[in-house]
Amino acid sequence: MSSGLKYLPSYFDRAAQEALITAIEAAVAQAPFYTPVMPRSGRPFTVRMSNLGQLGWVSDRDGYRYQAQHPETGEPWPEIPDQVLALWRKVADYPHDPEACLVNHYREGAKLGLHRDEDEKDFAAPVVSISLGDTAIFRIGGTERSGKTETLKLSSGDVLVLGGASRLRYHGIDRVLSGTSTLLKQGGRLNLTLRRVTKP
Ligand code: MD5
Ligand code: FE
Repeated sequence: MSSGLKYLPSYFDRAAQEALITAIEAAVAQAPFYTPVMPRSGRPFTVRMSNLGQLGWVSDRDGYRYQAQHPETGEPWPEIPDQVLALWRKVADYPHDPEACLVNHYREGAKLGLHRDEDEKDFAAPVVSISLGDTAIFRIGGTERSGKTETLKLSSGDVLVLGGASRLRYHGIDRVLSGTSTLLKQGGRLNLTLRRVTKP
C-alpha cells in the first residue's frame, strides 16, 4: 500500500464500539438516515446516509455537495460526538478539527462503487474512517481509475487514516459480510467518515 494509509485494526474495543453506537443512535434519531440519489440519473444509492458536524455530504439530482442542513428535515446536523473528535485529534496529524462526519449505513446487499473523495477544498487533511458492525470488503486502487486495485477486510472497531498520497486514491465497498458482527441489533455495517471540507 502506498504512503499515507494507516490501518489501525481493532482500534476501538467492544465497550468503546458500544459507546459509539449509543452516540450514533442518539444522533440519527435527530438526523435520520435517508437514501441519496445519483446526480442526473436519480438512481438511488444502496447505502443510506446521515451526517454529523457543521457540514454534511449529500447527493441528489443536482449533484454532490456539502451543506449545513439535513436534506429532508431541513435541520442542522447533530454534533460530532466527543469520542469521535478525540480519535481525529489523535490520528489525523492535522491541526484543525473535522467539519463533517458522514454516517453510512450498509444493509445486506449494499455496496459503494469505486470513486474518489474529491468534493472537499482541503486535501491536506486526511480522511479518517471508523468501521462498526459487519465486516466489509474494502477495495482500494491508485489515483487513476484504471489502476490496479487490492482489497482489505474492514472489521468492527477498525480505523483507517487516508492522508498524503492516499487521500485521493480510488476506493469503494464491494460487499458487506452479513452476520459477521453482533454489535448492531439490526445487523449491517455503519461507517463514520471524518473529513475537513474547507481550508482553515
Ligand atoms: C466506507 N466511505 O467504508 C467508506 C469509508 C465514502 C466512503 O468511501 O466516500 O463515503 S471512507 C474510505 C476512503 C476515504 C478517502 C480515501 C480513501 C478511502 N482511499 O484513498 O482509499 O463507507
Ligand atoms: Fe469515499
